[in-house]
Amino acid sequence: MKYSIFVTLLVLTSLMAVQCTEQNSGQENEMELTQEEILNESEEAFDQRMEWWRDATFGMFIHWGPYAVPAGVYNGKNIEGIGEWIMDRAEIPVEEYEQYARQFNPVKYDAEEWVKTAKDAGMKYIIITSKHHDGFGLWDSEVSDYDAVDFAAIQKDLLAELKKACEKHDMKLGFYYSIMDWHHPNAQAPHYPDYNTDEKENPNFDQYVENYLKPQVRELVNKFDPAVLWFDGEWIPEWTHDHGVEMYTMLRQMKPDLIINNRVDVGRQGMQGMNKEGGQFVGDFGTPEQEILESTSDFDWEACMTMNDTWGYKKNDDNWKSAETLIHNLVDVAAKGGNYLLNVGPTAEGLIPQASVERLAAMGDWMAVNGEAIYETERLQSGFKEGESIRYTKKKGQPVYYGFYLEQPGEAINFSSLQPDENSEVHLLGYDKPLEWKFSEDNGLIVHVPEEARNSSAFGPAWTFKVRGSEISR
Ligand code: FHN
Repeated sequence: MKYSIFVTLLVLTSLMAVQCTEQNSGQENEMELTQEEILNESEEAFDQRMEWWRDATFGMFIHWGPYAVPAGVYNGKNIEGIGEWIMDRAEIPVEEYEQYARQFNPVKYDAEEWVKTAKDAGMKYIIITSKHHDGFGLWDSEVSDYDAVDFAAIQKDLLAELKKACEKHDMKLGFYYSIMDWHHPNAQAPHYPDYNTDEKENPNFDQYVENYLKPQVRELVNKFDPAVLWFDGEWIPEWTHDHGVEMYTMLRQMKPDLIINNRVDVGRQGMQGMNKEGGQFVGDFGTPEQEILESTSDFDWEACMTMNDTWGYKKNDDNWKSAETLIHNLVDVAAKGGNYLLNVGPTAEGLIPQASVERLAAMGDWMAVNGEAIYETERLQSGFKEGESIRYTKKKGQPVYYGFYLEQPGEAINFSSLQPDENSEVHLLGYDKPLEWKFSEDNGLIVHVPEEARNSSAFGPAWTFKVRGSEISR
């Protein structure tokens, strides 16, 4: 009896020793990346880290905060410019602006509804303002009480609810975080017209960085495990390349697979969004704003754009882009090898404006038929466009090409960059019968478009033709 107890104990002890070794070796394997390893990431490792983001192509940007309370109107006057800048544009003193934060009470907020709206539109990730320039946090920050739980009427962790909804619906979630902060006493003061930052050095900025900005960003990563961090407000003179490298390194050491935009550093060339030539700037993708690159880029990029003229909600901005324009933008961005981050600005009640909901639903209808030509695609080497009405994409890793026609087609369309395999079928996505086609060296592919497809709104505003074959450089 004693012997068998001894043997049992011996076996158990051995098993525990093995388990400890495995755990330790696991920990050794998970040693923190060094800055050297991070800044010299191999192309293969980078491609692997960016893969889901590149495949996703289409995301939702959300600008939401206390600026939705005034919604573009201050003291009875419409304030010019983008809604989330009202504190600056109307020169609202901090104490007065805080009253909007106190009143922030989005009782109609339904995070799951927002995520389903994004998903049904064909969006694969969401980037929401965790803290915009006004300094207000949409989550329960341990670093500050200027947040949705401790300061606002709603007293809810709005990001926690969104995170839960994103997990439920398989939606990647990332956070926008503004380096510029108009609320924190040691940060950048509001850019009132007479406030010339060049003259008024801010001696306390690094205290703000070390004791506030970094702790808040760390908190967002530890609490919510975001897929992307989208920095902004990096243009202030106090923020330097060294700050950017430190921030990028810290974050990638915390979460090696995190994707971080180029506004963490100071290389961005204004609204064009791509980095200046020659500098060793950190950040994983460029950020053209309210514009799409003219052509393509070997550096990843994501065009962020609004549906009307503002990021944050403005009750009187009804200058909405059509669903056709939004779909054409998506096709153009995908053909150029970029991502499209399309913005919604929810109201102070927590509702995505109906005009945005309608456009997203129309995009979803088109994506339901044509999404295969957008997701997991890459740009053609022979050129992303032909004239103004044709764009091309190629399925990643397959000899499958898509030709988009951006206007009502006639009886035949000429895709001069494509050559179908012999005896292969050419299809119009959404149309059940293969199309007649012919190919010549001089003209390339000519596809005949049946009348019922030509005149049906079901296929527009971008008719997508699918070809198995090869591309021709002309
Ligand atoms: O100042 C911000 C602006 O409010 C908005 O957040 C855009 C969206 O990327 N970024 C800055 C302007 O470039």
